[in-house]
Amino acid sequence: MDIEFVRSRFIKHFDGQTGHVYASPGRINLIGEHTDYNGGFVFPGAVDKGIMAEMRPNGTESTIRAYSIDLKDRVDFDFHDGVGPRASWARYIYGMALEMEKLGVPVKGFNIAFAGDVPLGAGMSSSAAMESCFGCGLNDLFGENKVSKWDIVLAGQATEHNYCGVNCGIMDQFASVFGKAGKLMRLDCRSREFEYFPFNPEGYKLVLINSCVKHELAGSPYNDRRNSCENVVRHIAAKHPEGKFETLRDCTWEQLEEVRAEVGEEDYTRAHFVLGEKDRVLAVCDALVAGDYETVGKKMYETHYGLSKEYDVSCEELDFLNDIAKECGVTGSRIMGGGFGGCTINLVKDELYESFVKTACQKYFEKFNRAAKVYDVVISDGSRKLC
Ligand code: GAF
Repeated sequence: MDIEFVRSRFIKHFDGQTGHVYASPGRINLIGEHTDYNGGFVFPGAVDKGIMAEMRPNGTESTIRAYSIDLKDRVDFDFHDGVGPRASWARYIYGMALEMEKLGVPVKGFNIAFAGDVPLGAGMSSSAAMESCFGCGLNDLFGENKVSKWDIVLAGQATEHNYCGVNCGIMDQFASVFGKAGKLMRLDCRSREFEYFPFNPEGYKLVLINSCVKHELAGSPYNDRRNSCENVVRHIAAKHPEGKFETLRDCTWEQLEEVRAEVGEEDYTRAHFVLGEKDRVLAVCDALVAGDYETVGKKMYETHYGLSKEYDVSCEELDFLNDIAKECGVTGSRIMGGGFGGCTINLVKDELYESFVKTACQKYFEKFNRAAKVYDVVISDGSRKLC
């Protein structure tokens, strides 16, 4: 995807004039799933695939003329009409316009055309890439770039919550906005402190295998998982009125055991995964610093097991890909992102890379009669203005 491609469509679909072009990436996450909305740690990085948008004020008060280049779909709407567009892709634009306005940006009508090469439904967060790209553009076009990066992250999350029906955490928008080439980021989702970690494991590659089972979070059991976690926290808080319990991050293993019977096995098991996942992220950070990739990989397999058997967000196809990785001697492999489809992320020794990818694709096709897709991970920069 390049600027000229987006620009040519922007010119064609609007009044022949050019605007400014912005880009934002999708993300990977090495470890730390479903921990963000539980106040825990995540370990994402931005990738070299994302969304590119050309935008220009159109002189109207509040009319947005939007064109999705990939879907060849045009939607015009008034972002102050209290309803917004029906097309799900256009709701990200609608939501960001309103959320940026809430942050004090005097948003007016604008034209926008955008395209993406981050695969949809692959768990690589194409939606966060859209939100942060549109947020970056609105901040620049109307807000003199006064809105902070963190506020753009939060506006993206609010867009998901308020206009798209997904009660997500902040990992995806954070990774898309703050990403840096060659660096993963360990984010503490409770304090919002984060650190960049150079990631260039000598002798290993990170590769994603897309099951091509479309992962879809809106209206999905994703929100149920979050509700389970919040329910456990409420029960623990009620038992310990002296403490401050906002998320599972504030809860101990002992406290979880205390409420096991009252919250029921399903919520208990889900919370059990989250507590373990928090510890695994920290263990992976230590292992990375020590150059101990065997431990990193072991923790990735543990996460897959937990996401599949405890958090219950896997599917037959992802479990199959994980099993194949194990059989091929891959160092670490797991579901990446929210689950319910999408990709596995695999840490593979250089010398095993070719044979693993070949075997995984072959066996996957034999079993499911569906082709898997392979993406090499290149850790890249976050949201930016291109011209
Ligand atoms: C999705 C959500 F959008 C994130 O906030 C995060 O919870 C992730 O699933 C699971 O780690 O990508």
